[in-house]
Amino acid sequence: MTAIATRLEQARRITGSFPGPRSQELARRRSAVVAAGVASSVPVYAADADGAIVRDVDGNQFIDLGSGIAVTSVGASDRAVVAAVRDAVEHFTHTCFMVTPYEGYVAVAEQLNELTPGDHEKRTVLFNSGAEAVENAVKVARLATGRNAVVVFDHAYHGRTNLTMALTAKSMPYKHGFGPFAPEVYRVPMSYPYREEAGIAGKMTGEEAARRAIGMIEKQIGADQVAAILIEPVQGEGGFIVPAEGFLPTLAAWAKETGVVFIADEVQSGFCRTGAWFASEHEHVVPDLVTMAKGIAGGLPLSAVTGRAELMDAVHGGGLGGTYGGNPVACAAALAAIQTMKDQDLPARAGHIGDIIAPRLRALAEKTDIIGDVRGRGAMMAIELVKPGTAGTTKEPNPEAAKSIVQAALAEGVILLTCGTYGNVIRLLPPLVISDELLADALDVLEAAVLAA
Ligand code: PLZ
Repeated sequence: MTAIATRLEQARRITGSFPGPRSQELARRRSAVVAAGVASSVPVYAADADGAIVRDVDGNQFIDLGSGIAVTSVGASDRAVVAAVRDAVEHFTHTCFMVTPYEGYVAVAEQLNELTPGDHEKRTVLFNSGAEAVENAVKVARLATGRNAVVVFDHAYHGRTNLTMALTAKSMPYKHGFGPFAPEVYRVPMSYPYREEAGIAGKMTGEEAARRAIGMIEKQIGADQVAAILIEPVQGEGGFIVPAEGFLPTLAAWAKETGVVFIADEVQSGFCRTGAWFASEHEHVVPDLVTMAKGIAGGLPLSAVTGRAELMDAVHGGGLGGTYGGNPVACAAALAAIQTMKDQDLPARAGHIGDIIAPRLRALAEKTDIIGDVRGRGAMMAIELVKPGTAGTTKEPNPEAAKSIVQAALAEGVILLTCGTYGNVIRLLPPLVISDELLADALDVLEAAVLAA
C-alpha cells in the first residue's frame, strides 16, 4: 500500500480535561433536544476526521478503531471520495432513480455484480441503509420462491426496522418493548466455536452445527416452506463470531438442494473488511443474494442487494424502490471508495492488519485470564472477555471488564467498540488505511487497558 495522503496528523492527542468544555456544552444542548433513545458510546463531539483519526471540538485526537461501526474503511475523508462527492453535488443532488435515472446508479450496479462472489448473471438494486437492504432481500426471496418462512440464527443482527428487529436476535436494546414483530421468522442455533457444546467427536464441527440447524428447520418449519436462510458470514453485533469451518458451505449446499434462497448479510463483513471483498469468499460460498452497506460508499448512506438475475428479476416492475435509494451523491462516493479499495488493494491490507492484530491479541491473552477467546478475520478482530478463572470452564461473560477497558482506552485517545450478545466482546474495526505505526500505538493502549482491568 502506498501511504495515503491525509490532512490531519495521524497521531492521538488528549489535551487538557476530557471530555473537554466544548463537548460538555454540546452534551448539555443535546440532552434538551435530542431523543434519549439514541445513545452515543463516546462522550466527545467530532469536529473533523481523516484517515484513522477523529478530532473532537476541543482539539483532542483519537485513533478510530471503530470506523463509525465498520463504515470508513477507506478513511474518514478519503480524497477520492471527497472529490467525487464535490463533483456530484455541483451537478445534481437528487432526481430519484425511479423518476429520472442517472449513470452513477448503473455504474455501481456494474461494480457490485462484478465484485460479489460468483460469476453467474446478476442484478442489483440500491437503497439507503443496511436494514433496508435486508428487508428487500427478504422481499425478493419470498416473491421468487412463493414461500414465507425466513430462517435466522442465534446472535444475529440485521437492523432496527420492524422486519429486521424480528430477524435480529438480541432483545435489549434493539427489540425490547417495540413489538409486535413480523411473523414467519424462525431462529436456529449458530455455530459459535468458543461457546459450543461438544459434538459427537469432541468439539462440534461446522458441519455438525449446520446439521443441527438443518434438522430443526426440517422438523419445525419444513424445507418447502422456507423462502430464505439469512446469515452474516462473520456475525457483527452478535460478537464477531466466526462459524466453524464447514458451517456456511453445508448450509449453502442444503439451501441449493431445497430451493431455499441463501442470503449473505455482508453489511458489516463486506467491502474488504475481512481480507477479501466479501467474507463469504473465505469458504468459497456463493450466496444467491448479498446485502451490502456500511463500507460501500466511504461514509455516505448507500446499501444494496445483489443477486441471481432470475431471483431479482422475478419481481414485477415497480415492486422495489424508494425515494432516495441509490442517491446520485452516494453512488459517486461508492464508485470512488471502490476505486480506492482497488488502487490500495484493501482486501490485502485488511489481511495484513489481521496479521498484526491477531498475534498481539493472542500474546495478550497469555498474560491475563480475562480473555476467553481471540477471533475474527482480517481487520474484523475481537476479544471475548470472561470473569477471571472461567475462560476454560464456565466462560462467564465479563461485560464490566469490556466497559472499563473501552473507557480506559478512550481516555488515552483510542476509540473502541463493544459488541456481543453478552456485551463482553471488544471489537477492532480500524479504517483499512491505518498505518502500521498508528495501529501498533493503538494496540499498546488496548494492551495496557486490558492488563489494568
Ligand atoms: N446487517 C450485519 O451489522 C448494522 C448497527 C448499530 P443499518 N450494524 C450496526 C446499531 O446499533 O444500530 C447492520 C449489520 C448487519 C444489517 C445492519 C443494519 O444496517 O445501516 O444500521 O440499517
